[in-house]
Amino acid sequence: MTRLSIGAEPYRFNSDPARTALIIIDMQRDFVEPGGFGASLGNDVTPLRRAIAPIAATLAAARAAGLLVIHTREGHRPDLSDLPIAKKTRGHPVCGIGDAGPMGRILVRGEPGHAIIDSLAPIDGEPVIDKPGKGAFYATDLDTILRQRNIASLILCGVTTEVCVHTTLREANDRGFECLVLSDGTASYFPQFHEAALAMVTAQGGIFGWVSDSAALVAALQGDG
Ligand code: C5J
Repeated sequence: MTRLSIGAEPYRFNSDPARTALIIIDMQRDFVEPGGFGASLGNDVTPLRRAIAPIAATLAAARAAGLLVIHTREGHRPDLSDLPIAKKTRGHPVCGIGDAGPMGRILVRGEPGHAIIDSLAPIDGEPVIDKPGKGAFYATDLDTILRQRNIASLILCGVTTEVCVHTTLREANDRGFECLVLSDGTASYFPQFHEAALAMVTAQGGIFGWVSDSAALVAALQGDG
């Protein structure tokens, strides 16, 4: 495949597959399973789980097409030395970051809850970016990895749409990457925020980029786009 062309809003998204990366954001047990960070903030995790199947289909097609696949995980060092006090105390959670929960210490690297869910687990050769913040570029080597591979276009999926996906999208946009967000490969604890976040991407002629869905992307990756 020499060119990836995907039906999208506000208009077709075209990219060179050799210069395109799929970035899967924070599909960790801490966000999509009961007893993790998301649930500790009072959220029902059910809406987030709807993104799992579309991401799995996207991941399989991206691997088959030879796209660079990158995974991110939000979390902190076990000694919490990279956890700002503002983030630790925000919302006054009963059981917050670093505290013991049903899946180990919440949002701490190496704990069971910090792991990417089995169905989307990274394979050899796929970089995993550990990020202390919401954006995947902040305090990480993501930008270096993308520049080394001459990547120009990013396909973003994962959770949550309006928090870590949007923050990463905005960081990427300012760095000059062309970004496509998958509407069914992203999800929020708040459906209205999901819809609003997607609408913000394509408004004003695509101020942050493009929105499409997993079926259109998979078809394009398989040469049926
Ligand atoms: C949040 C994320 N929502 N991955 N993190 O705290 O979106």
